[in-house]
Amino acid sequence: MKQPWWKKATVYQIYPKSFYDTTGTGVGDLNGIIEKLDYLKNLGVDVLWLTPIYRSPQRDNGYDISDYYSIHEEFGTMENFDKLLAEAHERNIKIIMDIVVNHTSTEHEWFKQASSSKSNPYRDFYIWKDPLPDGSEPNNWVSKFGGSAWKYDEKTGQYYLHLFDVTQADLNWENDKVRIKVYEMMNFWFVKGVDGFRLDVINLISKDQRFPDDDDPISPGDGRRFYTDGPRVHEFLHEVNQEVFSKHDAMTVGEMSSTTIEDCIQYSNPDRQELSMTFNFHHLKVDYPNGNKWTAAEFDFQALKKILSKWQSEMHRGGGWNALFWCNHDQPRIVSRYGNDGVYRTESAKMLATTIHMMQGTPFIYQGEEIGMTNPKFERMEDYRDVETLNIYSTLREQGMSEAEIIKILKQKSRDNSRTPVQWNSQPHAGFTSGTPWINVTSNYQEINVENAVNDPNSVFYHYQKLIQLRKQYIIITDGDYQLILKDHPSIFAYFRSGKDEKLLVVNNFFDKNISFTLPSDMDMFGYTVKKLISNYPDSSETIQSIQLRPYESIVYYLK
Ligand code: TEU
Repeated sequence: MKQPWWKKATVYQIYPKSFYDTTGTGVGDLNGIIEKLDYLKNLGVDVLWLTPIYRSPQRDNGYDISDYYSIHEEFGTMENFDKLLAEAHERNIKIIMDIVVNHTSTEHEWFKQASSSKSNPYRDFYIWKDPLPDGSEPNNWVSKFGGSAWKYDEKTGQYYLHLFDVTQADLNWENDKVRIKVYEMMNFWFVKGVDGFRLDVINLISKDQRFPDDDDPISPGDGRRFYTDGPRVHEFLHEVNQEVFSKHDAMTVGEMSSTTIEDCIQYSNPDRQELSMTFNFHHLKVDYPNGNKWTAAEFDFQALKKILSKWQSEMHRGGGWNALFWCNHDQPRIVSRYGNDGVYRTESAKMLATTIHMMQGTPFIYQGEEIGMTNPKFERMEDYRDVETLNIYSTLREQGMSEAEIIKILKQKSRDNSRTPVQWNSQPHAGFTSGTPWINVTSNYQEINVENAVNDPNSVFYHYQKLIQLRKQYIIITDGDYQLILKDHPSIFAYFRSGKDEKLLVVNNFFDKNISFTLPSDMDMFGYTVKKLISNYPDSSETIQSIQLRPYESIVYYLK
């Protein structure tokens, strides 16, 4: 059976605010993306994912939408968007939009109507609850941005639910009028010609209608357990699929916050007719000791190998499909997080890329990842912009943590780490803007920038370019079974991909020490011819029996 086009595609995520500014406002814009399409074509990506570009107060950088049918004025106009779409399609590059339908901005007309009175026809577009007898919040749910998930509205004497910022009110998906409005809007963008959607926190749209306290006596919850993968989430997603997605040759990827493999198999198995694929974040929480993001901690390598391997094996077995990624606009830069942003920056960035690009799934590259951009390591609170970061700063200060301790944590975990402008060249502000950037550029831009990368055949850029090509060339990358080897090794992450009469062997040294690799004795590759497909050192071993791996050395072999 013909495979859907997105199984061999590579996606490039653009955070327009920080991509490229053509007007000197210090904010990236749609015309800036048009100007860089040839660069993206050269990289070889097939799809662009644009984070939200709709009208928004920008409290959460566009994830607080006030009008789904217009373009946020700082990014440009609908005409600019139409031209971007045409120019991308001209280059055989598709575009998927980021759609946020778990919540809207409180400046959306629906919320303005809903909050005007309890009898307004839009009241039940959102989730309103009476205070408890003592006036307190309806339950103990907390916002992912800190504090209660309920905001009291004096005018109508009820609380409304906001799982994120107080200006991001949750939509009531139990109300079929909400769902109909969402489907109309999605179809509007498909009629314009978009190729699919990334669906923001889509596994939060179904809430347990009892709105129970998260008070499990065994492990008292953090108030979040009760709103992920809710009771009707699969029913709702199947309905979206039938009303919208199934009518187009669409690629849809769901962002699944705190989800399970079982749910992600259901979300992405084509027999279920829900979504094409899912993002999960378990591999990006192995530096959250006891699940606490706000600590400065080293990552747990053994846990990382185990989680990635479990998701590879079980999703494959269950007929699900992974979206493969290290970076996005919410996560720190991976080369600073799990790699080495010092002397081994290039080697470790390439190793990390190879580790996930040889796996089963659709890989996503976040803007700047392809040139090994690093965290900015901002030392001053005035350099931070992100609402989640500013909220957690206030919370940690109230808890008595010193500013220096908090800065140490934010340098590692703030979402602003990935939101600094793309470093295009060594000109002021890295060539991102002729004005003052909305957020500072990382200070290493004169060394790390696109211009240097495309002029260096050994750059991270050309490693990504080759990985993208290999995915199209070798069907085993798409279809091969996954098998982790040396699972307890303290430094090596190595795995096989196996087809009927061919294999891939992927060997990665995740640390900065020399280490030897020997194939387990029960894995004799006798009779196979061995071909080195890609490595991050120019003279990596051509044979696989016993290999001396240098710091962060990564090699992929094709065996037939
Ligand atoms: O993110 C969902 C989410 O939970 C993120 O906030 C992220 O997982 C968290 O910051 C990690 O601690 C989506 C968008 O990607 C994010 O940018 C939005 O802020 C959020 O939803 C609300 O729309």
